[in-house]
Amino acid sequence: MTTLTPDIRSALEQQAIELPSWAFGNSGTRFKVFATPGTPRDPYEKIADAAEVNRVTALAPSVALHIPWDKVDDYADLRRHANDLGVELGTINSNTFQDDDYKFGALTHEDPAVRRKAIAHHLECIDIMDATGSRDLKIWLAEGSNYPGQADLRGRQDRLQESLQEIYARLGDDQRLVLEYKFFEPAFYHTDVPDWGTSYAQVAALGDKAMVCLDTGHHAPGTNIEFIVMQLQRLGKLGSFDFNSRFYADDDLIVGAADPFQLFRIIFEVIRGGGLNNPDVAFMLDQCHNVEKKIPGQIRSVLNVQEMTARALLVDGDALRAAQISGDVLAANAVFMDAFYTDVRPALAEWRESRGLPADPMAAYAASGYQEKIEADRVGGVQAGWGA
Ligand code: PSV
Ligand code: MN
Ligand code: MN
Repeated sequence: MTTLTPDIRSALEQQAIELPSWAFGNSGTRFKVFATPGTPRDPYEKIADAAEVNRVTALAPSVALHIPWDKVDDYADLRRHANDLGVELGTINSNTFQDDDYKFGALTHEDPAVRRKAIAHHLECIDIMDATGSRDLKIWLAEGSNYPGQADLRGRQDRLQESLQEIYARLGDDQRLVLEYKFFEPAFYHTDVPDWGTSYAQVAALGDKAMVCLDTGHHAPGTNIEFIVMQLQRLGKLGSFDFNSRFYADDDLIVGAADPFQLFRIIFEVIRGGGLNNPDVAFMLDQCHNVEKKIPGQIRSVLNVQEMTARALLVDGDALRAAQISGDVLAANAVFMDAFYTDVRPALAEWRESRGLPADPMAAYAASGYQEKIEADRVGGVQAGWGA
């Protein structure tokens, strides 16, 4: 059995993956939302479910909220609830994609009144961050156009910068803004923040507290995502990840399910760039569980990230470097692949047990009775927000 060195163990021990509250709500495609028994009825129950993931894995100490999906009267109370369950409230996600006023844009809109409304929403999100103790405001914009000529591409970029500057000015000393990019959808001809370069240009003009968020599902097929990870770290602007996996578009499937090797390559570059245990890089999931059970779906996800992290930490850096320098292409590739093909699951199970955690978190959750209890207790769970 592969053994995990003390260095690897300590790197793994610090790993923290933030869970999205919306992963616990009902979600679906534009064709159908399947109701799942036991779905949370409010943000309190979503946090309770997220805490279960952390209880069996010790990998998920915080939960991201989405406003207004997770709107409550008293955020300090919600924070206490989370803390009582052993988790923190994390990133606050804004939402400017479900309001008729935003049909032609929000932060980029031609009409100053609409821009003001969208900016005000983000300022409200920062007020919430003050109460929840959250560090990061995550902005994903659904803005763009469908037809050539429909929109003034340049003007929208300028207005986006102006709007972001107002939001940025309201951030506290320890707060940050992360700007997510996505190459298409819901707009199909152009998107105002389609790629890492645009996000980088926008946040670089704001200042040190603005960073890029990389969602692994938001690239064209075939994109070398690990190259982007490397570049953003080089530039000191990789603020956060939204992990998920995709076959075709923004599928939001379980991270590491579609292409574990891609996840391995991404994490290898994170480690190479010093991002693994660097608090400036936040690791989040952005997923939906449309047909599988949600809590086990999240447990599987954080375990996939842990497994690929352990494998990436196994890469023999000295041997790799020597092969690279000597131009031994196949030896370098073999060092890389040796680590990727190593089955770390038995070693991780043993290590978990040595820390008082279940060797098999999926089995521990299944045996805990929690799923049966929520299915019996909760009726009328809420949608995550899509189509709501
Ligand atoms: C829409 O593409 C999206 O999936 C973005 O990735 C956001 O992070 C997420 O929704 C939540 O707003
Ligand atoms: Mn995302
Ligand atoms: Mn997405």
